[in-house]
Amino acid sequence: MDKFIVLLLVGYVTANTQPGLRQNRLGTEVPSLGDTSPGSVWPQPQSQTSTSQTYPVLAEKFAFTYTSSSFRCSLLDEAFKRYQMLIMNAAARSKLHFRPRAPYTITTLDINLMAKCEDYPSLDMNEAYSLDVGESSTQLQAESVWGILRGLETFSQLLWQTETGEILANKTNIIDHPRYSHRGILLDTSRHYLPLSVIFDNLEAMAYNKINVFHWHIVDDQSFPYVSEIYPDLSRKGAYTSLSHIYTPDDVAAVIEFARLRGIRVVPEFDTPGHSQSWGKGQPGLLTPCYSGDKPTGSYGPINPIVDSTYTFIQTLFTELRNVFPDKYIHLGGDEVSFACWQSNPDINNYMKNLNITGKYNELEQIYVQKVLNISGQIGFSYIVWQEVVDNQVQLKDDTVVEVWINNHPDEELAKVTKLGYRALLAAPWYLDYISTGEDWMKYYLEEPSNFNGTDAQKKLLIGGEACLWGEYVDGSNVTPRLWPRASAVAERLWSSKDVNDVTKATPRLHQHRCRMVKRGISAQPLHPGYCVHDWG
Ligand code: CP6
Repeated sequence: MDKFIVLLLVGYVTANTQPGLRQNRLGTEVPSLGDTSPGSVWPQPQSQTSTSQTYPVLAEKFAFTYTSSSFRCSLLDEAFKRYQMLIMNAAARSKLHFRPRAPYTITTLDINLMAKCEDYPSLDMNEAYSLDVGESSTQLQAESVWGILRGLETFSQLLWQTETGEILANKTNIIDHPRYSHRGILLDTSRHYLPLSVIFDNLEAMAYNKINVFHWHIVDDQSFPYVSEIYPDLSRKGAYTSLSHIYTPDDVAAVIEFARLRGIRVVPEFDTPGHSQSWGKGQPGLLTPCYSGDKPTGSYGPINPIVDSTYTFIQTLFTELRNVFPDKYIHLGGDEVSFACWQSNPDINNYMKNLNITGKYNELEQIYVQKVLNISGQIGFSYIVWQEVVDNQVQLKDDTVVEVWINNHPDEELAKVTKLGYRALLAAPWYLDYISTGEDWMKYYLEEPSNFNGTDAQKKLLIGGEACLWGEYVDGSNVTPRLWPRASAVAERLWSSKDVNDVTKATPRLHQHRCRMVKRGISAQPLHPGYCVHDWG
């Protein structure tokens, strides 16, 4: 009888401290259970060495602690609470009734933040960190609070559970930093309103994927949900419903704070002069009246570029935005301007004749965009614009970021934009509103942003990319599963090293990452037939 129990115990300990091993791309050993690769990190760190040695984590005793020399701050204290919850939730599912002996039990993660906390994430933030799960301690070190945040996420992903629910981490050393500094996701709250809770869920998922920019395409033709205190009629008349389908100043502040705590920048887009039909409802006189012959038709085109009132309005609205959105950058749009209405309008044509630009509507657009950019710069914004602005030869501030979205030779556009000395963002291959059956994440995964003709200096001007989920066919009901884990493919492309590009190796890791997101409450869709090991069937 005694012998029998001892044998069982030995078998148990062996099974859990020596999980099946497979080689990862670095040639190091990482544990593997079936096709789930527990404890693997997404996006893959720049450098990771793991061994088969595992250490148990005691959830009920576990705590995040600062080293004696570490800087401390409330932003990190908040993060500790979130990650403590994740560990406790995992422990709550445990079916473990006794605990095997272990050489070292993880009861603390020692945090060493080497510089004072920063309040807001920025384009220049330092996200590098190093993490060591060692023989006698577990340590996370970074030069900035943003690096600590990324390292906490990595630590949480290293933890895995045995079939009985024991939480383990393998002996691991990680030195990590992002390949690109701007890793964004565009959500569109104009074509459909997205409830705050859905935005929060997605910010949470962004943090799980080390995405660091929420590009908030907040208004467009269809609706104007942003509540302006200076121009309340914009949302009162331009939102889908004036009561609930709006973002009040408190809502916007809550989104910015939720994102800030996770090291995510909120870059709002106020797209003009096109894509602005909804603006006209609450701001009469802003849009260009369209004509049929010498009579107005009653319909409107882009923002009217030839009246002074337009620029007073933009200046006043953008001054408010400067106080609402803390990020240095605003996205000014500038895409897809239709000239038909301007062509029909006699006042516009007279104005152009006086300027000697008859028929050159792109030059009229240039005049408008130039003025809006100048106003934005004076107010203290740096700006991102869609590629058409450069294609129309507008003069831009040196720190302007140009977002390449047209999927007709984006590599040539990147070459052109960076040759002009502007910084660039790539969005063209990552329009996640396009759907097809099957594993389309692989296509996104294999896109190599740096594949364009240019010098090393030009390559450095590419600062990252964005996955865009335009909102025509998504609302709160389907935005989260449509985005995840498809956007995770983009997240790894933008964070991990260029040579992490093998879909066969990525597949089990992504499957596990998707299961992890589901376990954490994100309704990420499945990649392929199969199941998650620990729950959700
Ligand atoms: N809305 C805005 C859109 C698009 C753009 N701007 C868009 C255009 C073409 C495709 C997908 C999206 N829906 N404001 C272009 C940046 Cl294929």
